[in-house]
This record gives sequence, C-alpha cells and structure tokens, in this order.
Amino acid sequence: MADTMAPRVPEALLRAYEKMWQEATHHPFLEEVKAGTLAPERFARWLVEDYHFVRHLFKMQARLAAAAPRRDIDLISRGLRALVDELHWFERNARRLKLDLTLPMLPECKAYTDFLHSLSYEPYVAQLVALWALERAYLESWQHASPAASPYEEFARRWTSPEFEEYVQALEQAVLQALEDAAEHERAAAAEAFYWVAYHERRFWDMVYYGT
Ligand code: MP5
Repeated sequence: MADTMAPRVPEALLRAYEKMWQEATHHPFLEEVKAGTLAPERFARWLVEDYHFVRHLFKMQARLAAAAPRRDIDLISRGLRALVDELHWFERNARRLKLDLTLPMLPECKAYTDFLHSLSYEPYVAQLVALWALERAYLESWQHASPAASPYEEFARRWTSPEFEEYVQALEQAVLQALEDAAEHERAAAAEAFYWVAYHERRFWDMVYYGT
C-alpha cells in the first residue's frame, strides 16, 4: 500500500484482494456441507472453534462500540446483542452434540482472535472494516454452502438469512462513510485489516477441515 492510494470504498477492497477473497469464501468444507457429505468430526471441530471465535469477537466488538461515532452505535450494539444470542445457540448445539467447549483453541483460531484483539491499536475505520469483512466472508461462504443438505441446513441458514444479509449491507454502508471520512494513513490501515481478515478466514477453513 506504500506507493499506491488505499481503497476508498468497500468494493475496491474486495477487488484489490480478489484472489485472497475467493480463497476465503470457497472451500471443500463448504462444498461438503452443501452435499451433506462432511464428516461429523470436521463439523464438530468447526463448531467448537467458531464458538471460541465468537467469544473473542464479542470482546473485539465491545471495544469497537466504545470507539464508535454516534451514527454507528445502533448498528454496532445490534450486532453485539446478536452475538450474545449466538453464544447461547452455540452452547445449545454443543450440548446436543456432546462437544466440549472448554478445550483450548487450536493455534489458527488463536492467531485469528489475537489479530482481532490487536485491532484495538488501529484506527476505528480499520476495526470497522475488519468486522464488515469477516461478516461478509461468512455471508458469502455460507451462500456457497446453500442450500445445505441434512444435517447442516440450520447452520447454513443462520448466515444466509435476509436479516443477516441486511446487517452485512448496513455494515458496508458504515464502512463507506468511515472510509470517506478517513485520512490516507487510516485507509491504509483499513486495507491491511481487510487483507488479514481474508488471510485468517482461509486458514480457519483449512484448520477445521484438515486439522491443525
Ligand atoms: C464469523 C464467524 C461471522 N462466526 N466465524 C468466523 C471464523 N468468521 C466470521 O461472525 P458472526 O458474528 O457469527 O456472524
């Protein structure tokens, strides 16, 4: 990013890192969810690691709420509330499938959540871009897994519902506004945050599919 201008709109971020984005949102894991052929132990690994991810995302997003300008507070707090419900949802599913949520995170999940926490040292716009990017990655990924076959339908529906799509679009609008207001060095930090989200999303699928 040093000798070029950093992207000013969300679409330009997606274009600038097109190949990485493609890799972050297409994976054998998702193809097998769609076909209903995914091995239960791979699915179980995803569920446990994603639970840890969401626990840490809550903390990251709480800091984002603290840094948010007035215009973004309704949106960010709506997202926070949804994360609390989602933690309960993961816990219910883990109980049903008899999965242990107390095990330590796998290293790739730890690296991703450490990255999320490191964003507290970055400008607000970089934190917001990371949140939008990781939500959009899940929207696109699960769209590729849809319609999912049994027993995975409910999981794919969670991240492909009209409400979730609308949330991702609202985040994209907030990103647009924040990038417009940002200085060039802040836009560069935002582009870097986008890059790392795409990187970690891909590693996350590899981890749950292939193991660590
Ligand atoms: C999300 C997630 C989406 N649950 N896990 C990963 C690895 N990336 C993105 O976040 P949310 O809050 O579940 O929509």
